[in-house]
Parts: sequence; structure tokens; C-alpha cells
Amino acid sequence: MAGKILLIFLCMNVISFSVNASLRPHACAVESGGKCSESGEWKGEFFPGIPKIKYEGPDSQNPLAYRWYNAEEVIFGRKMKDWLRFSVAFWHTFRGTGVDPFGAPTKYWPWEDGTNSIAMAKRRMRANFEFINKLGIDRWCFHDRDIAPEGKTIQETNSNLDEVVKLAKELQGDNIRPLWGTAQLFMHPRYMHGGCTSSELGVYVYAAAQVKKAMEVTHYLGGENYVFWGGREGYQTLLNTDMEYELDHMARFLEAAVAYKKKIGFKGTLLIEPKPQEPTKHQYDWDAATTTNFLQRHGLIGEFKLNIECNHATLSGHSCHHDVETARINGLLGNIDANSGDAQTGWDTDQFLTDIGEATMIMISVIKNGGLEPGGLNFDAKLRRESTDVEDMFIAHIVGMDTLARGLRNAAKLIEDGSLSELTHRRYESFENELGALIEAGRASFEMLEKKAIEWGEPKVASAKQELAEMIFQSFL
Ligand code: XUL
Ligand code: CO
Repeated sequence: MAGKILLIFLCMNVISFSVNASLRPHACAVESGGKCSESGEWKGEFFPGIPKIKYEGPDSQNPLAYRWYNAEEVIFGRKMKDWLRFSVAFWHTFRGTGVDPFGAPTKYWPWEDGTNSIAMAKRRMRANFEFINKLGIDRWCFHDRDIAPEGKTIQETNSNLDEVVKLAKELQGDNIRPLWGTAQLFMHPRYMHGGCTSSELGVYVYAAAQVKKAMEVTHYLGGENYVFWGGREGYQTLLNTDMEYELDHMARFLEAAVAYKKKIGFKGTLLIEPKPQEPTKHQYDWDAATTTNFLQRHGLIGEFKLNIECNHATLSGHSCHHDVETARINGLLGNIDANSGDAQTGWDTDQFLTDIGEATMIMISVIKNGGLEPGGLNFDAKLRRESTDVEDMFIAHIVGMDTLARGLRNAAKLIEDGSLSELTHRRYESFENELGALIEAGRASFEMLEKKAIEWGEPKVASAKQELAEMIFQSFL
């Protein structure tokens, strides 16, 4: 447990304030081969030798090609790229350093100079867009603080952010947009008790100012959604915590965000991303069901949807498919942070999803949901500490994209074939009569049901056919 708690902070690997700067190269990276000028500008490509990634089909042996993701191919009347709506997560891909609680950074990307300067932020942003363009993805996600450095005052921080965001807008061109933006309310020490659930009024106020600005820049960049992940909105011990009071504060904060969204004309969806714990011992948005209940209780249900992250779902003791389905049947499936945990570890490893079965189940839900738009599939996933080549950044995204593309193909075939849904449908067949209809209409009293029970006697109970269901499912993988 102690080990787990220790891992919590660094395994998030979200931003590199904690990186041991003395281990990192300074000014222009030594390995830059003269590509980095005195002004911090970068000459030429960040990823030389890496071509634009193309679809080559399942027989390809090329690690820098798609085997299953064929952006323009139409499945169930929609292009693959429009079903999948992939997004690169800036924090993992461009701020992840490979640190863990026992070790220093392992990744020294050639364009990094070890500083958190604005020049570095801009150079990194250029690398981000070359990366996205080479992958052929149209979307990216960011936290305010991983794209631009925090200043000494709110005004200075906001102006840093404006400067970097202005460049990002230019680099986005006509096709690339943020799938979502968000405010990072968990890294800075001021947020140690939470942001909107902090016991300190000054922190609540500061968090509001930060979210206001993050919503503005997401809107400015044409973002399609805005995410609230309450990493520290929770508690470490109930002995000093008024849970009801904190939850009410959270609801008021979210109401203010809804009002501000309307005021600035932001049309994107507001999303809440559940996670049970890490970094807190208990996070209030525990899972999809808990968050749905919170939204319901506070009258926020029409204003928010959910961003389901697979590794968060597994941390809460569910499968990813379970939480995606819980969100879907409540009409709240807004976005998926498509990643995966490790079956043997109990924390958020944020690995790229490579399990074809899991991807197929997720995509069945996505198809049933009629797609995710304006949401999508965000790769909230990182290279592991030991993967240190620049090309690994591409390979990781390619395998993640191919896994979900393969999942989409399998899910479409399964749905088209119909035998699995027929098996499911058959299980409930006994309700397809007059009495079943009365029950479903809420018109069957206990007296009426008791009469039937006496008349029918002991019911016959059919097999659930679980293994057959698994056999059918597997034949489509
Ligand atoms: C942390 C996590 C975040 C959110 C955005 O576990 O998933 O990166 O997705 O704040
Ligand atoms: Co996430």
C-alpha cells in the first residue's frame, strides 16, 4: 500500500515540474545537431526520417504503417476516421519524461532543452503538430499548464498561455482542433486539498479563475469539448472532511462553469471524467454510476456528459466496457480516454490499449451510441519508462489506433451477423407477452403477480449460454 501511494504521484507522469533538471540538457539540446538556434527556433523537421503514416493493410510488416486503420474506409455508412475521432494527449506525448518514484527521466527528446520556458513551450507545440500531421490525426487534448508555463501572477500565467495558444491556433490550420481542453488543478501545491472542494476559499477562487481561462482558450482554439477531471476533488480521511459540504461546493463550481460556457458562446460538451482514486485516496467522481448520481442530485444532468477512461474504470473495479455501457444507457457517453491498465498492478499505468477483445467491446457500445461526436477517442496513454526512441511515440499511437480500428471492424461484423444480439434477446423472450407488457408498463401489482405464481408453479429457468456467447464473440476477433 505504501508503495502504491508512493507511486501515485509520479506514475501520473503528467508534467515535468518534478523532473530533476540537473540530469537534463540545457539551452539547446546537445543532440539537436545544430537544429536549435539561439532564439529557440527549430530548423527543419522534428521527426526526420518518419514519413506520413499510411494504411498498408493487415499483411504489412512495416511498424510505421497502419494495418487496420484506414481513415477514409466506410463502415456502417460512416468513415472510420469519423467513428474513431482519435486525439493525441499533449501531456503524455510531449511532457512525459519516463520518471517513476525510483528513477530519473529516461526520455530526452532532441528538441527539449530542459527548461520550462515559453520558447521551449512553443518549440514543443511545433513538434506536436508535426507529430499529429504525420499520424493523420485531426485532434489533440491539453491541460492549460502542460502547454504553457505558470507565471508569478494569474495575469502573467494567462499571458503566457495566450502566447502559446496563439501559435497553436496558427499551427492547427483548418483541419486540426482540440477534442478537448482542461485545467490542471492538481499539480501546483495550492491544490493540495483540491480545487473546488478545497477547504480554502482562496483556492476555490483561484481554481475558478483558472477554469474560466482554460474554457476561454479551448473555445478560442475551436475545441469540441471541455473536461473536468477532479484529480484532487476528494479526501484523504473522512475524520477531517465534510463530504456533503465539499460536494455542494463542487456542484456550485460546475454550475458557474455552465453559466460561463453559455456566456462566451462555447457550444462544446462539458465532460466529467470519473476516477476512483489516485492521487486522493477517494475521488468524488468515483465511476460512471457515482458521477451520474451526483449530476442527477444537483440538477446538472442535461449540462454534462462523461469522459470514460478505461484505466480509471478498471481501477474502480469495473471493466472499461462496463463503465462505457453505464454512461451510454444513461445517455451520458460523451468521450472515451482510450487507454489500458496493467492486469497485475493496481494503479493508473496509462498504457496504450492493445487488447483486441476489449477494443471490440468498447466499439460495440460506440456503435450502439451512434458514435461519440462531438467526443472521440483520446489517447490518454504514455510510452512506458523503458521505451525511449522517438519512433516509439509513433509506434505506440499506431498500435493504439490499429487496435481500436480493428475493434470497430469486429464490432460492425458482430452486429451485422446478429447471433450475439439474438442470443441476448432470446434470454428475455419469456417477457414477450401480455403479462410482460403489464410489468414493463408498471401496471402489474404484487397481488396480480402472486396469482400468476400460484397458477404457474415452479418456473423453468433456461441456460444463460455464457460460453456460447464467448465462442461467438471470439470468432469475430
Ligand atoms: C489522470 C487523467 C487526466 C485527465 C485530464 O488520470 O486521466 O489526464 O484525462 O485531466
Ligand atoms: Co484521462
